[in-house]
Amino acid sequence: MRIGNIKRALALLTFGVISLTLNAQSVVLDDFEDIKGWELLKSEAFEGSISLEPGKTGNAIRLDYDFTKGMGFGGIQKWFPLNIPDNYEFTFWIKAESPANTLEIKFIDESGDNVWWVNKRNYEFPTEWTQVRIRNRHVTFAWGPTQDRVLRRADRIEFTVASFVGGKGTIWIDDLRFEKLPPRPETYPQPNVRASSSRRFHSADLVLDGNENTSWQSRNAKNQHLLLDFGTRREIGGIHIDWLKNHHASKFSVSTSNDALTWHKSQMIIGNLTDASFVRMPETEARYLRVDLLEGSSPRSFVIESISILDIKESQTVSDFLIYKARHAPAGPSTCMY
Ligand SMILES: [Ca+2]
Ligand SMILES: [Ca+2]
Repeated sequence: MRIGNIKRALALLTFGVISLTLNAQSVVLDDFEDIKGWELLKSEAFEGSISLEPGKTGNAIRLDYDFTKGMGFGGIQKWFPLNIPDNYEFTFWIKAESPANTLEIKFIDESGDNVWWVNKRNYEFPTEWTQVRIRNRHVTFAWGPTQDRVLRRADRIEFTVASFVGGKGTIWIDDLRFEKLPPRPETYPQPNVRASSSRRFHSADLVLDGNENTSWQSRNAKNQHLLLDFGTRREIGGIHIDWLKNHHASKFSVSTSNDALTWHKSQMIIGNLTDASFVRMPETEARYLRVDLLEGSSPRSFVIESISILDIKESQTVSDFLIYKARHAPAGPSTCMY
């Protein structure tokens, strides 16, 4: 055994962490059946405590905090030595009875000096159990002397509440998991597209041919749909629809699904008056996307010249989305949903 391996093995023994097989789908880092290893960290003005309570599944950790005597921060930290691959996801479940203070999820290296984080300022804590997903794009370098700003190794994970509006509250956290994901593809294959009806020479695939002179036309202008199949689950930032002038849907919705049976409605657009529509769908991942065209501006047909799928990064924030729109909007009015 080389020195590095011995050190690593000792670290694992010392902190009671089981070596993780990264080939596994999703690895449970902590199911919180006990709160062994979690340490309460706090600033001077912070008063708080941790305890064990019934959780999402089995038990969960409960953090009580009180900022009424001053500003500050407090949180919980535990050792989880982890090599971080290029593409990954952390998930955990959270619920709270808490004012909208700041929630920080920190990834800290062995030295304790280099910190990466997800900083949810002024966070509207969910009151019911809600799963939070952290992808590599959400994690940014916070501070520390390292020159390499990419998170490649974490030794500790920390959940911190920092005072934003003050007050006091209680937060429960359960089922912390880590998953190595396959590398994110640079480009996705062309989706397969089907329509509820099509006129001759105006088939559904013409919305994806990159040519604004070709279009899909429906047989009537009431309750039609287009169904895009990406062939695999993929991340989507939203969609951009170019309609033929005066043939747009005045009312339409965008839904997603992973099995084409259970649909999740992302957006409903009512009163659309324009022939360019930008629909933001932040943090969406799905295999299927359906556009339901409910009411038309022309009595004859809905006509779509092109549909573009936004990359997840093009709608990560509202300002990312507005930059995309500014770059792609035609002259004249357009509709923007976010
Ligand atoms: Ca649990
Ligand atoms: Ca076209």
